[in-house]
Amino acid sequence: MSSAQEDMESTETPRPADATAGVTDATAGVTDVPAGVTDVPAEVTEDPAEALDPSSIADPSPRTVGRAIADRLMAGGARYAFTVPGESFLGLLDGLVEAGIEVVATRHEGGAAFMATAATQLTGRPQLCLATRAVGAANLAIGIHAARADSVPMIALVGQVPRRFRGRDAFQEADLVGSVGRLAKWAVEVDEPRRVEAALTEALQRAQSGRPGPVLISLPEDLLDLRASGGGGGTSPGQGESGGHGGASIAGIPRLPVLDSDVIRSVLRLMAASQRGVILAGAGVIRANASRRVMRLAEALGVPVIAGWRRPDVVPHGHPLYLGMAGYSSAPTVKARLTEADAILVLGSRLNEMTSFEYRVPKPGTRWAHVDLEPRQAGHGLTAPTIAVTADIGRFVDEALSLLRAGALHAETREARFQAAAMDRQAYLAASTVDGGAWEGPGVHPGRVVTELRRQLSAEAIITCDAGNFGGWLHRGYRFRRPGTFLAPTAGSMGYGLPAAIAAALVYPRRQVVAVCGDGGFAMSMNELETAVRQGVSVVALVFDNQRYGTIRMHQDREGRAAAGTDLGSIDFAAAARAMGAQGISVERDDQVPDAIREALASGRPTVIHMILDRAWVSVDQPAVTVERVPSLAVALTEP
Ligand SMILES: Cc1ncc(C[n+]2csc(CCOP(=O)(O)OP(=O)(O)O)c2C)c(N)n1
Ligand SMILES: [Mg+2]
Repeated sequence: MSSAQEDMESTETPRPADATAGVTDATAGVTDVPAGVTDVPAEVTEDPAEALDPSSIADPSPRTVGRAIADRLMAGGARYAFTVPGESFLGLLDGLVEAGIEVVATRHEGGAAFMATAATQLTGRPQLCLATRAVGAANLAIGIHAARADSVPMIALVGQVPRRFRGRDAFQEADLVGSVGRLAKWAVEVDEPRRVEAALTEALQRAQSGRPGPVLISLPEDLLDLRASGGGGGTSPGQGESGGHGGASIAGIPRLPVLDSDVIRSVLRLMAASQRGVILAGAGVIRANASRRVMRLAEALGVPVIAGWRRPDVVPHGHPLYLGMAGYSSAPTVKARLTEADAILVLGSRLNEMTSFEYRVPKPGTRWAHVDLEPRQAGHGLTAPTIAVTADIGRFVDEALSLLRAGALHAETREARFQAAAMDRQAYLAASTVDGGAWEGPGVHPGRVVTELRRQLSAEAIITCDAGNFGGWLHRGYRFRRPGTFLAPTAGSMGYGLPAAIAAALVYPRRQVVAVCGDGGFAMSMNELETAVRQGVSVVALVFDNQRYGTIRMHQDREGRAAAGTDLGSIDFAAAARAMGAQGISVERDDQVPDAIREALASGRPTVIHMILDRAWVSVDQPAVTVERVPSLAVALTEP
């Protein structure tokens, strides 16, 4: 049994109100605000940069294009720009610095894109990553994809070859809009100073309208030092533009329709009439800062809540109506409860492959309502919801709560539902204990590490998670207490954990920040430890080391296939951390875990805790029963 305490707190996320939310909850529990995002946009000051473009000589604007871009992005809420620089956008770097945006050098553009994505999620405003030409853009791609899957309006700015060299097989030339840009929600190449202002405005709007998503802006090198023009122009439809909206004009960006009370009433009736109704809540709830209100709605209806995959922080786990997270590595009770539901209210969740258990939820015949900025439509073999409501979750829940106040649910019905939910809750808690078993083998028990994290981390601590089976114990066994305290890409992108943690520590310097990683994923971006050291942020990285791409080996073993490409060698991660100026701690036994975590959290320095994990630990669904110690696990660990 877990010895960690169940927390019953239910305060709202301490984060700035989302621009699209319109409504914010009371701020009980607010203890800090993101660094650098509370101030008003910096005033635009004069820039004496020389005008080089004869076409813009007549323009009285004293700013360069690079500076004008920076000012526009700053006004849109950008405070951080993560980059591996290139000679193709020096003018933009100048502009960013002058505008007061913090430029953070990273060790790989993938890290920069993950940092920008995480910083955007935590600030609620589009943050930036910058890269050079085809080589840098290609490295950004993984983060743009992750941001798209997570509906994050991050902005990728890519330096392009000078306009006079376009189409001539120039150095590192590629069609950036038509290649990497297609991973974004929208992409544009700006080809004239007079189009800059309108292109930036459109990019910010497209990123944040409807279902949010990343945008890519390609900027020819020679443009950036030119004198900025006063505005006008706009992007030429169909020219240098890609994405779901094709050549749509900016006027074509959809606006949210007015909420119809009759439709909301029909959603409430659907849930009120159900016997085994359930609410499935996703990232849209966190984005709308509506977690507490969603729990109020759940209480008013007497309907329990399940979180979307990798969104376990959407509501506080101590709440008696919380029944766990859906998807890969969820407790078995979660799928069972969703499958037997006779009505589902999906709030701000995309119902992706993982959350929907490969599209088995909602089950055919189950009546369900989808409230989302872009609710599901029929197609690709999927059916439309019984009721679709295009809305920000905060607005919907406010309306729903006021309608419910007018005609409260029969008290007896609610009581019966609470009793049923209490039984469901007991089943969920029993099925989500991860620290049991009689493991006495070598290395750590991953579930016990999670229990220790629960003991030591504060309610506001931010946890980031890389991709791999090690994460299963965390997903199932950790108990989140505050919304917005978990960052994990639904794209399952390896290499995300550490960069996202660095961004979180920059945005919230006073919070505990812990990255949970496997040896495979951590090694993909551990070079960013030096970034953490240079930036002076205190992040703790827990590395579960089974010296293999364990998740993929599990699939190979299950399917009786060759064990090809899944075994890895040893890395002394603690020594690697020290080599980059961070602290490194090696852990080989459970009894070393509490002190290691304590020391790491207290140090105020970036720290890697390298944890040896026996390969007998395959997944949270396949706990280790036998000791299968492989000789190579006895890595030579240097003492700190
Ligand atoms: C960038 C990327 N490449 C490949 C994959 C496929 N993949 C998913 S999990 C995994 C193994 C992860 O290994 P590790 O981080 O050591 O965690 P473990 O599975 O061993 O717990 C791989 C290769 C991925 N998700 N992301
Ligand atoms: Mg591994």
